[in-house]
Amino acid sequence: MKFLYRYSFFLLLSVLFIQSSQAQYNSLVENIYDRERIDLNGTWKFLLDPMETGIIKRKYRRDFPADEVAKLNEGPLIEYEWDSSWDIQVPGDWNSQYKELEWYEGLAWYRKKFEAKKETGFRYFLYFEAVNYKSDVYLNGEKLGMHEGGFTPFQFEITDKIKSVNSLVLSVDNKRVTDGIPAADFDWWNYGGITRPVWVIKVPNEFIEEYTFEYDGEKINGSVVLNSASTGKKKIRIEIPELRIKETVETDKNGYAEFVFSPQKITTWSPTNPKRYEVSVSTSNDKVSELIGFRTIETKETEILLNGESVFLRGICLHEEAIGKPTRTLNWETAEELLLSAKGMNANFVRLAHYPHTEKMTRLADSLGLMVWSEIPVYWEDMDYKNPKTLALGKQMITTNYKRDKNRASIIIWSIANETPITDHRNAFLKELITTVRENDQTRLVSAALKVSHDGGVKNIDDPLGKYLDVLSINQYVGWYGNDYPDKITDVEWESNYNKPMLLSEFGAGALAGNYGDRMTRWTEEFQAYFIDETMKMGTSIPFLRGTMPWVLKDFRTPRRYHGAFQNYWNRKGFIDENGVHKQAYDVLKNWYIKIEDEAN
Ligand code: GCB
Repeated sequence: MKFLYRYSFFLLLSVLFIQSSQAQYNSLVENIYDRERIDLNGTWKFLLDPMETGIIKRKYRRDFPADEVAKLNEGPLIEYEWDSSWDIQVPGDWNSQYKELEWYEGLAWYRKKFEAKKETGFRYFLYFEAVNYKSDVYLNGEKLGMHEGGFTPFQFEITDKIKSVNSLVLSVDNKRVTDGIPAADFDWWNYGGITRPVWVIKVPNEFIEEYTFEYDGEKINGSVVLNSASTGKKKIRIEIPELRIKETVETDKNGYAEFVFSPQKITTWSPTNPKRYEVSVSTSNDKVSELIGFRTIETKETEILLNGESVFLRGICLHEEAIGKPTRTLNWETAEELLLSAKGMNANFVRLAHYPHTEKMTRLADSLGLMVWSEIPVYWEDMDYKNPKTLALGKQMITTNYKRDKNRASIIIWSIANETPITDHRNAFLKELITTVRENDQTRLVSAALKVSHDGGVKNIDDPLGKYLDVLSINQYVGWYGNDYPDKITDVEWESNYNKPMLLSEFGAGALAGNYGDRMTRWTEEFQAYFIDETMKMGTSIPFLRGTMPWVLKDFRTPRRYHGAFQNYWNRKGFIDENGVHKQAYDVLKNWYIKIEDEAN
C-alpha cells in the first residue's frame, strides 16, 4: 500500500501514456456505500448505433452524443432524438432487456438527465461501478474521459462541471477487441451496457480518500490518505470501539499517514466465525465507517494457513450471472442467492470467475463467511501478450480491483490469469502482473489458473510461472474433454516441480438438468455426478492438494456452446441449472465437503 501511494505519480504517468483522457483510475473514493450519493440509477434513454454514426468523423457529421455541443456548433439535429428513444434500466445489461439485443455486440449511447444541488464546501465525483466494455463519458456536452475494461469501477471529478440540471451522455461499446482484457475469445456471455450502478458521490472539500487495514496476526497495520487542496500535516481519528482503539494519527504534508495498533485480544475472521469490527476514520469534517474483518493467510510449504491453521478450500467457481432470467446485473438479493447456493454445498470458498465481480459479492462474502478468489480476465491464448497497451490495462485492472476490495477479509487470493499458453511473452506479461499485485498487497496470496492436458497419465506441474506464485492452481478436465471417460480419472497421478500448495481450480462435466441415464453417458446428471465423485477421489491421492473448486455453480450463458440438444448456448457444467434446480452432482459435492470438514475437525 505504502509503495502504491509513494509511486502513484509514476503509475499515473504510465496510464497517461495509454490515453490522456482516461478515467482517474488511480484514485477511487473509498467505501462509496457509506457516502452521500445522488442516485443515477433507474430509467435512462438509449440509442443503438451499429453504424457508429456517433463517433465516425464525416463531413456532415452530427455529433449527437454530445448533443448540446452539436446543437451549438451545427444547428438543429433532425434525424435523431433522445426523448423518443428507447428506455433502458441502469444498472442492467442491454442483452436481457430487449430480445432483439440478446446477441448485440457493438456501440450504443446512453443519456440520463439529473438534477443536483451543488453546495459549496463539497466535491462531486461521477462514479461508475462497471460499464462493459469501453466507454466515453460526456457531462453537459463536455467530454470527461474514457474508460476501458468491463468489470472495474472508475470515476471522474465533476465539481466544476455539475449544474442544477445535467445531461450525462456516454457511449458504451462491447465489441470484442484483440488488444483488450479479455481479448476476443472467451466462454461467457458478452453482456453489454452499464451493468452496475452509477452514482454522483458527494464528499467534503477535504475528504478521506482511502484507507487500508491489514492484520499480521498481532498488529493491525494501516494507512490513510486525505485528499485536500492544501498541504500540511492534518489529524485523522481512527476508531475500532470494540477493540478499544481510539487513536489520532497525523498525516505528512501530502495527507498520508500510517498507523500500527496492537489490540489485546482480537477475534479473527474465518468462515466458521466471520467476525467483523466497526471501524471508523474521521476528521473534523468527514467520517466514513464500515465493518472490517481481520485474519491472516499464508502458505508454508504445501499448506495454506488461515489464522495460522491449515485449511482446505472447499470451493466452487461461479460467474456473475443471476439465477432465473440470465443477466450480469446482480442486486443484493440475487448476489446473495448465488453465495447461499455455494454455502448450501458446505463450501467455505468461492472462485469469482473470470473477472472482478460486483462489490456486493465480496461484501456479502465477508458477512457470510466465504473465502474468495478474485481474478482479472486475462484469459486463454489469444490475448495480446506482446502489447504494452494490454499490459498497462492489466496492471490498471488489478490495481483498481485491489483498491476497491483491499479491506475485504474474505479475499485471500488474487489471481492474475486463467489458462494462458506457456510462451516467453506470456511469461513476461504475467510476471509483471505478479509484481504489481505484490507491490499493492503483501498480505494475500497470488495465484493463476494453469492448465494441463485433458488425457490421463502423469501430470507434472511444471509451468515456469509456478516459481512466482504462492499457490499452484490447475484446471483439469480429464474424463470430459480428451479421450478418457470418468472411469479413468483415478488413474491420473500428479507430480509437482514446486513445494507449494495445489488447488484444483476447475474440473467439470456438462449435464442437462433432468436428463437421466447411465453414468458413462455424457450430458446425463449421472455422468456429471460420477465425474465429480471420481475427481474428488483422485484428489485424495494428491498429498499437496489444498483445495477444490469445480466448474461451475450454475449453468451460464455463452455463445460458444453449440450442442442443440443439451446446450443451446448454455454451458451446462452447472451444479444447479439456470433456475437454481439442483443436479445430482450438487449433493455429491456437498457430501464430500461435509466429509472433508468433519475429517479436519
Ligand atoms: C475452462 C475455462 C472456463 C470454461 C470451462 C469449460 O477451462 O477456464 O472458462 O467455461 O473450461 O466449460 O470448458
